Amino acid sequence: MKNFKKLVTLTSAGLLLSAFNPSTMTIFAEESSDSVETTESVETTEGAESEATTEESAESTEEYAFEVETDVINSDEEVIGTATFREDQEGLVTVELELEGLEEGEFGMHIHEVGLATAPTFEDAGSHFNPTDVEHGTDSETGPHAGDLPNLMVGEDGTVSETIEIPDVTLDPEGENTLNSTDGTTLIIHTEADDYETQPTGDAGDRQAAAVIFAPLEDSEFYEAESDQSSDEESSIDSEEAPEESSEESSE
Ligand SMILES: [Cu+2]
Repeated sequence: MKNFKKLVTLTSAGLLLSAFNPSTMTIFAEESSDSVETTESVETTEGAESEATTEESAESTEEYAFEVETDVINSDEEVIGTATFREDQEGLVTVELELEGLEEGEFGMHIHEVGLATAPTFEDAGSHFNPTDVEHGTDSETGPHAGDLPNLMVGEDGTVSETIEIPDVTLDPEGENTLNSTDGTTLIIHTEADDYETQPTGDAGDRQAAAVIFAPLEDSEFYEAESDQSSDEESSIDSEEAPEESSEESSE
């Protein structure tokens, strides 16, 4: 469990960064898309190594307008992998899932409407992300929700390695149906399959894993709920808790 605490701390720090520091999110939506197709290398100036922020995003900056990598956490608060959300220059949003340690099976998966995910229930992630106020599921009359995703298929080995398209959303904070909304958003993996029609959740059972995509912004009613873990960057946060987790070192 010590490992977990540390990981959670790291996660929330990362979320803070993505919420307040655009450098982790690789924004350059207006860059020319005609001349930059190769992922070979970025044309940085000589000696650009000193620019710390280029290291992580160098490969993706030309291909993607936005990129957000998040840890996926199970109900025991263990990190079981990553979910990397990307938006290309044409506006297509995808999520690449690299997961392990799951049970074999078919599980409902959605984006939920609050950027909070407290184990073991993850109930604070709220309902499905549904900015257009339609019915749930591809088999409903008006659906699906923008946050509805195909069921996650997990094989015997408990791993998942796949990329899924998310057609009706954007990662652009200014865009329509943006996942980078005031209240944030969270990816949820359920314990049962989504039947794609039962309202409002597809009868997908409980929540077994989650990944906060975007944390709530400062003017969200949910903002405070996550501020207890994040006092490293924002000095104005009311609760100034000592960072006790920071002394926990992983031995694995
Ligand atoms: Cu869900």
